[in-house]
Amino acid sequence: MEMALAEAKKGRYLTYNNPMVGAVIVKNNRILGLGHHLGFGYEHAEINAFNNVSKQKNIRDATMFVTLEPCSHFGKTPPCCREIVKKGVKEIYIAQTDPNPLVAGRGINYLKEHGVKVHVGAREATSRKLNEFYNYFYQNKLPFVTLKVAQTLDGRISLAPSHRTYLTDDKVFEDVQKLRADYQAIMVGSGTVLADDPLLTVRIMKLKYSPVRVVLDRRGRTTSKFRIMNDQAPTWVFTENEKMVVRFADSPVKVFFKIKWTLKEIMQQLAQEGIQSLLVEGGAVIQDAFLKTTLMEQLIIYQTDQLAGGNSLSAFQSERDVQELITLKLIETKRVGNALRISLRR
Ligand code: AOF
Ligand code: ZN
Repeated sequence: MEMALAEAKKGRYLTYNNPMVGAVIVKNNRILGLGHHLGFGYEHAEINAFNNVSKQKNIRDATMFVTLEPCSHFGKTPPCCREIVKKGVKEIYIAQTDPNPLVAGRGINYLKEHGVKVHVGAREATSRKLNEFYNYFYQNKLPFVTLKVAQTLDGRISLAPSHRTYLTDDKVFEDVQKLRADYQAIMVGSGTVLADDPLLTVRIMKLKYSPVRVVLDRRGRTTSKFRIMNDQAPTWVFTENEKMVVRFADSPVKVFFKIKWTLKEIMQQLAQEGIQSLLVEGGAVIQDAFLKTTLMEQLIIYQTDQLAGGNSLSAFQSERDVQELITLKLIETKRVGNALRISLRR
């Protein structure tokens, strides 16, 4: 199963909102074939593993190790569980069941009904962690939300409102680029668009699926003159200003208009659009709003070696007064460039 998990990881950045899956076929203590899910719309891990077995080798009565329950549905590819039975696999070890309601136990049932000996749970925690966003999404019917903040030692993100202050160095830039590549969507507030005119794309590698840039612009302050409204990667705007619908009517920008949006409703809408993971990059008001909800799962802070002092802008700033402390769980600290990266969980 360790090998199957290592195989699965080869699909990173390629599977989009499909899980990363790996499979190993074993017979008489020999490995006959290895495979992984090649990417969204392509062969599943099991099929890829079968395809990798040399023609001289007989698969009948082999044992299979798969990191995810084999699928039972006709999707972009036919069901893997049928192929496993057809090939005569005798026994199968599965790390975790598939939370996707299209499958959810049906694959395992099919295998059992057709005489395959099934074991579930080997390296389950590792598999769940590998597809953390996928698992979270189907369990909660909401995207997995990470807040990302770059701040000074004294917790400031900018020397003045509406002013871009460069805090972090190239190493942090690279680290954030990699972080973005793991998410399906990136969120900012209109204030960040107005102040920074950011691109919010991944430039250090070529991604087949660029994360969707999601802009929260209740008042409708953004226009098509900003860079994210004009390039290849998709941009979605959530607004309470109906004029935005007309403003972006002839543009690829997708506008979600409602008289009043709550954060929860926005998350539900994103889930409905198939977004399993969201990286919230600011600004301060949005970060603060998330911090106070159960919608946030993870916080990643890049704490730099600088001090701002004075009354510069805090990373979490709301219009209301904060009455209670929010305690998070410290998961990891790591030195990255001129910052200490602190990862915390709700
Ligand atoms: C497997 N093996 O390697 C993967 C599985 O749209 P499709 O046809 O590619 O199906 C996608 C769904 O199939 C996905 O949401 C998940 O339930 C399952 N993924 N299943 O047996 C694999 N990637
Ligand atoms: Zn499959």
